Amino acid sequence: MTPDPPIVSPGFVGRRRAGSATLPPGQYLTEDFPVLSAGPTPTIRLDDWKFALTTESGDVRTWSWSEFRALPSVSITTDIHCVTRWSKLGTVWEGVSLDTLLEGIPATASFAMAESYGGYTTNLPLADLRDGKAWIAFRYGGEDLAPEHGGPARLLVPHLYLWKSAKWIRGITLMRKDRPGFWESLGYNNYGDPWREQRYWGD
Ligand SMILES: Nc1nc2c(c(=O)[nH]1)N[C@H]1C(S)=C(S)[C@@H](COP(=O)(O)O)O[C@H]1N2
Ligand SMILES: [Mo]
Repeated sequence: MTPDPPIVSPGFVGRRRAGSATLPPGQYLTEDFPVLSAGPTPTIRLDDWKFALTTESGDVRTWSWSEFRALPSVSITTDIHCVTRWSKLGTVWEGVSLDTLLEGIPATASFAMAESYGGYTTNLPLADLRDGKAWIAFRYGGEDLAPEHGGPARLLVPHLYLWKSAKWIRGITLMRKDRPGFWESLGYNNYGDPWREQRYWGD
């Protein structure tokens, strides 16, 4: 007699499963997509859009929209966590990996400042932008990224609280020394790991 085959449920991979086990501490699940902006939504024409990568030595590399969109892009399915306690599971984006943008750029800096149209800034270690952990996203849920969610393009760094995912991104500046961005200088945690509940300074 042959033993029964093992029962394998195809959707069960790693820790991606339904239920509160996927939520960082202190977060609740939301199905809608709240809009959180510290100011008005800027209007950026694609003809005027550009993305600038500035190295710690001041060298600048820029991409127009068409140059940016000619880069290889990937589909990203990820959970997102806002410091105001909502989390959204399995969001689907399309974007260009920061690894692609940083390729061939001599960078020995340890930190980065993301800068947005409208003036928003947020800082993070350069390592957190590398190795498939961060993207410049231009599509969400199969549609062009809506202006209120950061369109034409936003930074997406889903392993950190969502304030690090700068909407309407226009550039990233590499820095030898760390410096706080907008929320970080107003008391938000400098790093912002949702799994360690690093919401505010001192967490
Ligand atoms: N340029 C810019 N990016 C920003 C913000 C902002 O005010 N301006 N808010 C941040 C915060 S606090 C959060 S929670 C998310 C919200 O993204 P959403 O509006 O797409 O939900 O964007 C982040 N990126
Ligand atoms: Mo936020």
